[in-house]
Amino acid sequence: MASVEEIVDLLARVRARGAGFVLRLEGRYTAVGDLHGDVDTLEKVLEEWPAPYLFLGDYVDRGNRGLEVVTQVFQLYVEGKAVVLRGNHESPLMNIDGGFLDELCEKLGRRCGYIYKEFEKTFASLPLAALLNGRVVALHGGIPLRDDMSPATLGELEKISGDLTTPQDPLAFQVLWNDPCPCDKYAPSPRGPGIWLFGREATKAFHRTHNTATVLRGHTYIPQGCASHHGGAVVTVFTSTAGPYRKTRPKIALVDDAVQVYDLDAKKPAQCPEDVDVF
Ligand SMILES: [Mn+2]
Repeated sequence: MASVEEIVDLLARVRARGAGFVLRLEGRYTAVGDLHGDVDTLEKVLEEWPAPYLFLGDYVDRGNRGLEVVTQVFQLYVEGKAVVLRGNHESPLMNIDGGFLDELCEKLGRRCGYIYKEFEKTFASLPLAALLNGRVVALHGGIPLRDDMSPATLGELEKISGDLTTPQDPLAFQVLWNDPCPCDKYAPSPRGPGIWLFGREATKAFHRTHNTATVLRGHTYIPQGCASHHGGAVVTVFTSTAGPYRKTRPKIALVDDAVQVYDLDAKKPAQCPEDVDVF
């Protein structure tokens, strides 16, 4: 276990990367869905699948080894071996009741409040989305919708500013929280206010604007570990087997200008259920 000083130093180095909210990447990545404190699965991925890695958010809460997971992915990030996107659990909105703050206090003692503030600042600095090889957009939750319910662009996400602790910005918030629905238009999300389910038309318009083919995301718990939505234009991967997710069949994805999902244990291409209605 790293010392308090080492953790605080690592967090400062993550913030110093200051890569912006939308990354433009080239090459082939191993993409990893929600981990939620599942350090054993993370280690399996790092041993058996090639770098560089693309982490799709939700490192902490629910599983009880979030500190180990988040420090390990941050270490890979500062070494240039991984890209670390923000999930909705990289926020005080979730960590106060979700388990991560309690875990810090249990493991680090009375300085946990101070250390959590360092995490909070660091989470607010993480990138929200990555464009890979001009064809695949990776993000945690989903395509954000503007006030007129048309999809926002990566250019708009790039320009987000202000206090991103929660994050307060509605587009940033939706990137972390939205899910696809098996519907044409959109619907309010049962997850709560300000969150939307986006349908086929939003996905189509988003891809037309950017000349992209696939949105790769995590966020939705799928027991089979993956799902295909909107004719394959949106793909979900889920990787955690910790805590409430112990029955998951974990998946990862290899990404170049397309996305191929693999079963983590069988190491074979996976068949993902189509247009699942998770709510
Ligand atoms: Mn999530």
